Amino acid sequence: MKVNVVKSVLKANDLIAENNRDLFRQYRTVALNLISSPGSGKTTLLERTISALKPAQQSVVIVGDLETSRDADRLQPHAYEVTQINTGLSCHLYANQIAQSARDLPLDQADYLFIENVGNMVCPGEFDLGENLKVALLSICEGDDKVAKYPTIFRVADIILLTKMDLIDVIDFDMDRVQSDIRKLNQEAPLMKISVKSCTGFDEWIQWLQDKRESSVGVKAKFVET
Ligand SMILES: Nc1nc2c(ncn2[C@@H]2O[C@H](COP(=O)(O)OP(=O)(O)O)[C@@H](O)[C@H]2O)c(=O)[nH]1
Ligand SMILES: [Mg+2]
Repeated sequence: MKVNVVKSVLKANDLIAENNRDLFRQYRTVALNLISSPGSGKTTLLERTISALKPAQQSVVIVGDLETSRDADRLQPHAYEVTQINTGLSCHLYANQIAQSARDLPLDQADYLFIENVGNMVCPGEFDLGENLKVALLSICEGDDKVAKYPTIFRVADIILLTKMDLIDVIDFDMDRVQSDIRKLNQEAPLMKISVKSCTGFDEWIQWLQDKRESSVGVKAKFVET
């Protein structure tokens, strides 16, 4: 009985997610869902990323957290528009929350919609929000055993970012083990080593975003359209 309830919740979520995807397609906005544990560097990466994409490309953001508007406050100076969703006890965002928030966002002006999911390595990977691309982050401070222990997000990710690479010399982290664990789960997703402190891998990440935008919606930026 419980299993049926969970399945119907997922099915209802998937239907709304498909509508979201149609909406993003209609506006030619690329939607990315950032998933990771709390503290792995999602908001910091977005602060830098959105600034690097400007002025040629504009971004809007939806942030999910249990409580507070702290991440939205951090991102507001960088983004075109930011909406914070407080989920209370829920450990992930649902597609209907994205549908509701998207109504208030200027998607007609936005090249990218970044969705910072609630900090959690498991549940957000199960719930489609209608995004075009899932971005999984793992900071090297979390340990080299986490990919195998929490495989959900690594299986479904379109790109995997190993963050805080500037700390590699002070953290015990077996890179070969992590790379091998990732490839057992996901052979396709690019694996990028990133640090926003030292800027390692940052240009490669920006290039990937721009390439994905061109291949998904076929234009470089709304800004340059006539
Ligand atoms: N050393 C280092 N610290 C980072 C890096 N990225 C983020 N941080 C720090 O990690 C902490 C958590 O970052 P935050 O972006 O809030 O993580 P989030 O919870 O995933 O959004 C903050 O203190 C950041 O300054 C990085 O590349 N290198
Ligand atoms: Mg955050």
